[in-house]
Amino acid sequence: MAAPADEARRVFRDTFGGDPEIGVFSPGRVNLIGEHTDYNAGFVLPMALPLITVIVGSRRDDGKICLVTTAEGADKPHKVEFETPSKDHPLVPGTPKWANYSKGVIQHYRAGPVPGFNAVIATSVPLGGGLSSSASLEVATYTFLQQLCPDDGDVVQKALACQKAEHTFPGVPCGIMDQFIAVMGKEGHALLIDCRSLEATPFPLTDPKLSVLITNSNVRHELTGSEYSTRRKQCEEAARALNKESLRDATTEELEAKKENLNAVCYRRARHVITEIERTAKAAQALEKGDYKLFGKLMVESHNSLRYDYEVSCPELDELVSIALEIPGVYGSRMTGGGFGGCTVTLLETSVAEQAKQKIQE
Ligand code: GAF
Repeated sequence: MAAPADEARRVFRDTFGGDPEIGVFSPGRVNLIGEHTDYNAGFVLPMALPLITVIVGSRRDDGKICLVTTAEGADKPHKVEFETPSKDHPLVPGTPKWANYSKGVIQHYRAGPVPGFNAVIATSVPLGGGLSSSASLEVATYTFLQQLCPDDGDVVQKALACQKAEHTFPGVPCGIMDQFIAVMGKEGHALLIDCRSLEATPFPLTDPKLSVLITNSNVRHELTGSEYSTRRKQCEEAARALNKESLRDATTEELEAKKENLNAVCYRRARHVITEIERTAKAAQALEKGDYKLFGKLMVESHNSLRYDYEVSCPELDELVSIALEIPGVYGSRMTGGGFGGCTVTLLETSVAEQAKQKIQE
């Protein structure tokens, strides 16, 4: 596959003639630990990836927007044209589905009205792979619009506008992790994000002896299905039963004490979230101290909690984790992202990375 920037430029020339005036990109992410905690006001620890979504394009003067995607797996047609939104004619979600991520951002852009433009989207973030291809596209779209008609540059508001786009257009009630890391990601660092205060603390990940390996199960996840929103509702129900604003405010002791107030499923969902928030805070400290063994142990606990209590893993992800854990030099491994397919993330000694790749590929 051509690098996305080259591919986007080539397709732009072929489709619209001439070179694009604007080019932007936004990263995908891998979450090291802290899964399904963001919409419970908890902690997450993602890092931005060198896998990116690129948008190139140019302004046009007839009030129309034309989007083209080269992303493999995007539903057809790969080209859509529509009018720029106005108060009387707002954009609404529709088909093709892939365009909804950009349309939502155009609709919720903070410094509209947006002028017309032609744009080509290309990406190296696998679609539906749990590496946040959606937020990467949303944030790239927002960054593109900033070049056309600048906003005030507030990065938190940018992430929030992209989250709103995802809630209202593709209709996924996601937390803030993915949009936040796509906006704030810093090279050579993971970011501990407190999803309540939206405070982000960078943690260096520059030890050459340490590697992060991402493995795609190639089971495609679809968060627009009902499972994600069901999990979210179960957490809200559990928080209500515990008399808390969110599960961030609850402890395992409180959960055990009030166990009878919850049905068995909500109890297990809450147990995952409460323990995962604790694990994520501990993992960030372990990373700071260079205690990779502890970090790895917490990753494995996280995976098991997601598998048995939160029930968002799948046999392929479980298998990939158990293969990784057999390899000497691997500290820990877990599913990453929303689940129901997608990728695993493995923390390991750089010296065994090649061997681990081979073993997993076999
Ligand atoms: C998806 C969502 F978009 C995130 O907000 C987060 O909840 C994640 O699943 C699970 O940790 O990526």
